[in-house]
Amino acid sequence: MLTDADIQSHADRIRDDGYTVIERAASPELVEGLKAAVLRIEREHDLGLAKTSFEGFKTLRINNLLTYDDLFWEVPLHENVLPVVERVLDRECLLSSFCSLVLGPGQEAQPIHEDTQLIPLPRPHIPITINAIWALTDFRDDNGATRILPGSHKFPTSPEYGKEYDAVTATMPAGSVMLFDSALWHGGGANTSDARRFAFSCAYCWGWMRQQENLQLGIPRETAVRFPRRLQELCGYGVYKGQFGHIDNRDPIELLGRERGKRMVWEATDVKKARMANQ
Ligand SMILES: O=C(O)CCC(=O)C(=O)O
Repeated sequence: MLTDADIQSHADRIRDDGYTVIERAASPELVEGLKAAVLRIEREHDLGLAKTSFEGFKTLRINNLLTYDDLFWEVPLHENVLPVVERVLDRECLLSSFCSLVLGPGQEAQPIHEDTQLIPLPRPHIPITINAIWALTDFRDDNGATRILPGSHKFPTSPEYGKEYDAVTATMPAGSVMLFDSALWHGGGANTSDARRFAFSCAYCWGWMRQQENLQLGIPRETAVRFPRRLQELCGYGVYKGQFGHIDNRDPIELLGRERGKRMVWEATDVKKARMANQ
């Protein structure tokens, strides 16, 4: 488990270099279980390869992963990952998207891109999304390990789509997680090996932002009700700073049967005022 100093040092690296690697963050048992679940779902749901050059014609992606297997719930909540994200964003951050990224042999390198380039904010900007790439197999030069340009989150522009850049390969053993500021220039590598590269992308954003996947509609209510409370909050059943996301002045977590939702900021202000007046 990460110490407070570890958490801070990973958060500092994300701020300074744009990325950090948490080596062997997940246990081998969890990694094997996750991989087996991905294989089972691919089989049972007869899922096909992606259909765009960006997503990869030899890549199999499963979106909305939390709906498929309860074991996946452990990923966004992982104790060696989430505290680092919370240190860079805050504790009211959200899960933005969560998908599998399985690159088959022959998959070409993905164009270098960054994940915030459609958001009309001048670069460089504060980290607004943090992506966690989970390596479920060893990430090697020859099997499609993610390529990154360290420090590029501070560049004043986004990369030119389709242009070749001098990137480094984020090689890491299975079970490791690379966390990066999504403004970092990056892309999946080419898989020239004869085996599949298994990975997850689990991205988090601020609580005041729109999530990339619509998790409140995409995850059936009967599934969300069974989530641990923290996962419900991460999926958007919460109110950022007691202001953004309420339903008729109520915290949406109460829709899932939870008690003691957050008070709205305007109510909380009156309660505070009354308390001070009574002192
Ligand atoms: O597959 C990878 O290593 C990275 C994928 C990625 O960056 C993306 O699809 O946006």
